[in-house]
Amino acid sequence: MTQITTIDKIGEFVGQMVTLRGWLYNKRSSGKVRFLLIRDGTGIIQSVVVKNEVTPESFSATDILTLESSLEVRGKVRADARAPGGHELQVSDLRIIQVAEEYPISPKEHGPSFLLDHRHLWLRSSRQHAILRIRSHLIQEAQSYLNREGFILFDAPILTPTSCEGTSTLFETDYFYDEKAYLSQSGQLYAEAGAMAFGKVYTLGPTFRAEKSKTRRHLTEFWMLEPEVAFAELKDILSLAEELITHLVHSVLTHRREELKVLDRDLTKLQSVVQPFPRITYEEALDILRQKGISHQWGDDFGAAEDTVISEQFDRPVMITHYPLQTKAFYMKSDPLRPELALCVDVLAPEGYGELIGGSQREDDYDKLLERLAQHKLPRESFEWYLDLRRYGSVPHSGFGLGIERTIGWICGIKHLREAIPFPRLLQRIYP
Ligand code: NSS
Repeated sequence: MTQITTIDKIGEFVGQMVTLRGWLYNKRSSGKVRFLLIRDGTGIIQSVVVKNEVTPESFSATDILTLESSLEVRGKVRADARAPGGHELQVSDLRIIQVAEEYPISPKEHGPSFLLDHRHLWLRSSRQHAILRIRSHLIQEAQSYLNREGFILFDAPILTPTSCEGTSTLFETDYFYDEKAYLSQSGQLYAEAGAMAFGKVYTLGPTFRAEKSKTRRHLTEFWMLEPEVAFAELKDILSLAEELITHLVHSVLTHRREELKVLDRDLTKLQSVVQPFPRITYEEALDILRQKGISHQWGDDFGAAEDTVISEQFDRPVMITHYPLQTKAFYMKSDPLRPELALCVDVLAPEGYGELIGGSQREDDYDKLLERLAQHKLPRESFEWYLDLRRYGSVPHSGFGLGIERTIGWICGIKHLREAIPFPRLLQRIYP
């Protein structure tokens, strides 16, 4: 019996016999030698099959193997500096598990729609593999960071009776007796209840927006990390946002550098992400736009074009605060010094990768919140529980939502968010 191992651990077995299980990534032959590139999900290794060192069955199996066929190989691990990954397997046994049909994805260029139709297979290619490994790392790192900072994970429901971010992008379901229910746009309102119970919480999960826009930066289903903190003002969550983002970027730079290389990411752009981040107000952002010859009406929210122009002025994420209250969600607290402004923040990624974070201090005053609900024409009955949070021990509190795919898109340097999630849901895509 030889040890079954994986390619990422192969370095521990130099000079020993091991068994690997995986899929054929590529092959080439030269006389009586076959070079098989095998991938097993943890890496890729070149495996060398020499005719007179294996049984005739094992050798002829190499001719039957098609791309992505599944197989098991046994062999001796050799260190080889020239080999990709630094090791090679000298095969002594090869067993086919399944011979794959002709694989639809080849190194030639495929259009995005073909690749998306084959997303379940496209995931195996090295670029997608790199992005999704970074995704996994980033989500874990974000959680461990918040856990270390004293937050607890607080899961919010996905089926909700109300909207959080305005009613225009709600997904309606028809199941609950006598009542409409919607897929959650954000876990925030529930996180606020969590913050009043535990002090510091975060939610992490999928959220849904029935956006009619077809842009590179919008998914219909995307993941959001939402910290919420009791006894925190806007300035406190600005610091949290800055620290979290810096931590994530540097953790990916340290632990997922190989993946960033596969993606050809310009590392200097990520290395310059250090604290402090520039902080400007909405009105200062208007000045920047004006200097660039773009006129923008006070009171209107920024769109992707404005965000890009502003973010291009900085080499790290920029935090824009104090937007006009009229453009923002009902729960945001207005600035006591200038009530027409919201105590809120949008964090824009550099290089035009869009908004990473939206957050705010929350309206903690019962009467003001009632007023805001009315202004937004939201049904008070559905928000009674939320109003309770202002009836029973209300305190200043703040939080934000970090878009997981936006953050991945920026760190990986990918143009379209559809590559930042295993199975993207878009305006015109629900398959596979
Ligand atoms: O709408 S947000 O700006 N804010 C909220 O949902 C708050 N309720 C969060 C909070 O304070 N707890 O969305 C937050 C982030 C935004 O900055 C983007 O990074 C991301 O969520 N986001 C999206 N990513 C991908 N696709 C779409 N459609 C999308 N919408 C927002």
